[in-house]
Amino acid sequence: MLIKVPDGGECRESQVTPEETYLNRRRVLKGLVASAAFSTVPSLSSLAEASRYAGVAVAKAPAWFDDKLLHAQWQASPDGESLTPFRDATHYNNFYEFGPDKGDPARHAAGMVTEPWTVMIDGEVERPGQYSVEDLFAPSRLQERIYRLRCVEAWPMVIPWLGIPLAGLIERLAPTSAAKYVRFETLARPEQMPGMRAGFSLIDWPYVEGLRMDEAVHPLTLLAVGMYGRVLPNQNGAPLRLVVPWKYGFKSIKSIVRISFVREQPKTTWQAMAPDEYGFYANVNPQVSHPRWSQARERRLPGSLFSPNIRQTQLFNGYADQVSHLYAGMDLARDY
Ligand SMILES: Nc1nc2c(c(=O)[nH]1)N[C@H]1C(S)=C(S)[C@@H](COP(=O)(O)O)O[C@H]1N2
Ligand SMILES: [Mo]
Repeated sequence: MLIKVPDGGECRESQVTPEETYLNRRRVLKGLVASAAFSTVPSLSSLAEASRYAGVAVAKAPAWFDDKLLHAQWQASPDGESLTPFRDATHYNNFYEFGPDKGDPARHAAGMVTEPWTVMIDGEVERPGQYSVEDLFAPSRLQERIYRLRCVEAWPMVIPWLGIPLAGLIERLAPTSAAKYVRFETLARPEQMPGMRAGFSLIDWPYVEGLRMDEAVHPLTLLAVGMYGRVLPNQNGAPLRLVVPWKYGFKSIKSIVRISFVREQPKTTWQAMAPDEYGFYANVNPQVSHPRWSQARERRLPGSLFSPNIRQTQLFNGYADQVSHLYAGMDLARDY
């Protein structure tokens, strides 16, 4: 299937990546058939990879992941999508289980044990059970998807994920007609998650997110196990996380241990904590301000590399063509 790569805007790859990397990537990309959306070989040369990973420790991937990587479908990006440098994507994170600061996840998440890992599937579904990640992914080929990620705090990133469409998994699990929403839950293991132990924490753990069924089976909705051609780092939500590119980043729940098919709209973490500030839908929308700041513009990180790098927020984070039909007839200002 063809996945549209949104226009990178006025931020060029050369602004966010060392020139050597940029030129090298361009050369590699030029060699690809321009019309092919996917390639069977990684679109990045080993040199580009190496410079991208400079100074970043990468976790060893489980064998099943390495195996799947050999058959992954790589997204060709003929125009040179302006990716966020790997170092920034792995050192400027929100993962409150490890603490409230952007650097906390990178500092503390290595202590989270991700193997073995099972996911509980329950609720209105014909194949409930406790599944290993490996089993959940076994029938599917990994796909690379280069998506924008837009945090509600008004910073965007562009990340090449590796995962499978959630739709395929849902089809195999066979929810019943009573299932109207999907509810996701993150691991809650305080002994490995210092943010959970902090006395001042206002969050009611575990972290919970949810999607309406039609959002969950939308072809853009991804279950990711990797990024930048590698296994997902713990701070980014290893071993599996959700990626919903047209919604604010907090919907993209990390380190999932439970997926439930439910009748009622689930109460999500941020909505429960501050219902006036965060809704269930959380669709990226420049017109709907957060009560404490405007969402009309976004500032690309890291700000220090190029200043200013502010641009207009796009409705549905640039994916309106593909998702706006899901919300036909809804008042986006009310159902935020
Ligand atoms: N379990 C859990 N998932 C989470 C969060 C969190 O605190 N806990 N933060 C969310 C927010 S606010 C954002 S912006 C993204 C950040 O993803 P990244 O760190 O991979 O860029 O993860 C989301 N998923
Ligand atoms: Mo966020």
